[in-house]
Amino acid sequence: MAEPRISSIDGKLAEEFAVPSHVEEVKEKMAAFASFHAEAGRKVVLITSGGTKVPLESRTVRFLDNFSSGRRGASSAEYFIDSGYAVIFLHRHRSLYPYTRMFLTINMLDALEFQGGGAPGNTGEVVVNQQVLPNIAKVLKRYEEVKESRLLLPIEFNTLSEYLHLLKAAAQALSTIGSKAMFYLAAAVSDFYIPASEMPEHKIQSSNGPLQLSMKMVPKILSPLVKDWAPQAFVISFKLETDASILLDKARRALDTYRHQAVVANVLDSRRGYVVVVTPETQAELILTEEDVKNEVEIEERIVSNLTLAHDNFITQQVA
Ligand code: PAZ
Repeated sequence: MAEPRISSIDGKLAEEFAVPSHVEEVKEKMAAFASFHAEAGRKVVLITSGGTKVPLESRTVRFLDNFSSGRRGASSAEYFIDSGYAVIFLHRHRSLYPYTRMFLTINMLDALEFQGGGAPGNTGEVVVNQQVLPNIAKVLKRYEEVKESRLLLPIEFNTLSEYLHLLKAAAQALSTIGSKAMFYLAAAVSDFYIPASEMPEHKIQSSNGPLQLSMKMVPKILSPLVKDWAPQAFVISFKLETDASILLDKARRALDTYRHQAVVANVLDSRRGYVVVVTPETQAELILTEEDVKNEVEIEERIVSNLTLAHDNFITQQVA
C-alpha cells in the first residue's frame, strides 16, 4: 500500500499545536473500534461536536471559546446508531452527550425522592421521581443496549490543539475501512489561535494596560483529511453563519476548495428547524414544520436520514 502523503499541515500541527500525551493510545482504540464494526458489516461515523477552546496563556486562566451546545452532535449520534452505524463521538468535555442530553436541564436532586415520601427520619431507599423524568426507563434501556453492543466510542477534547490532533488520529484510524467511514464534522472550530511558542506562560496582567491580541489563522484541516488522511471516506462538513445571505455561497466555496461530499449549511438562529444539505450536484432544504415541532421531531433525524442514503450511494459507486 502507498505511504500516506505528508502535507505541510502535518509539520505545522506538530510544531505549533501541543500534542496530547494520549493521542497514540486513542488512535489505537479508534482503529480497533473501526475494524471491529466494519468486520461486523457496520458503517462507522466519526462525529465531532461542541466548541473548541483556544488558550491565551499556557497556564490557562483565560481562553476564547467557539459557541456550540453539542446538541447537533449528540442527537445525530443517536440517529446514526438507530440507522445501524457505530459512532466515534469526538466531543468537547461537558458538552451535550447522547441520551443524557435529554436530562441536562433537570436538577438531579429534583429528580430523586425517598421511597415512601419525605417524612422526617425517612432516609430509606432513593427512587426516581417518574413525574420529573417520565421517559427515563425508555432512554436508560436504549443507552444500556448501545453500551452492551459497544456502538458508541466517546473521546473528549477541550482545546483546539487536542481537537486537531485527535481528528487527525481519527482520520488515520478510519482510513483502514475506506468508504465505510463517514466524517460528520459538526464541531464549532476556531479559525484563530496563538502558537504555543508565542503564548505567555503566566496569567496576562491587567496592570499592563488594555490587551491587544494577534492571532494566526488555523490551518484548514479539511484539506489533508480529504486528500491524505482518509481519502476514501465520505466527508461532511458544517457551515455556520449569522448572515443568511452569504451562507450558500460559503458552502459551495467550501465544496469547491476541499472537494469533499457535502456541506450542511445552517444559520445560528434557525439551526434547530432549517438546514440546507449542499453537495456538488444538489441542494436539499430540510425544514421542520409546526406539526413536526409539536410532535418533537428533531431536524437531526432528517439530516441523518439524508446523509446515510447519500453514503450508501457513495459506497455503491466506489465498489462499481
Ligand atoms: O451544537 P449546537 O447544536 O448548539 O450547534 C450546532 C452547530 C451550529 C455548531 C453546527 O450545526 C455547525 O454549524 N457547526 C459548524 C460550525 C462552524 O461553521 O464553525
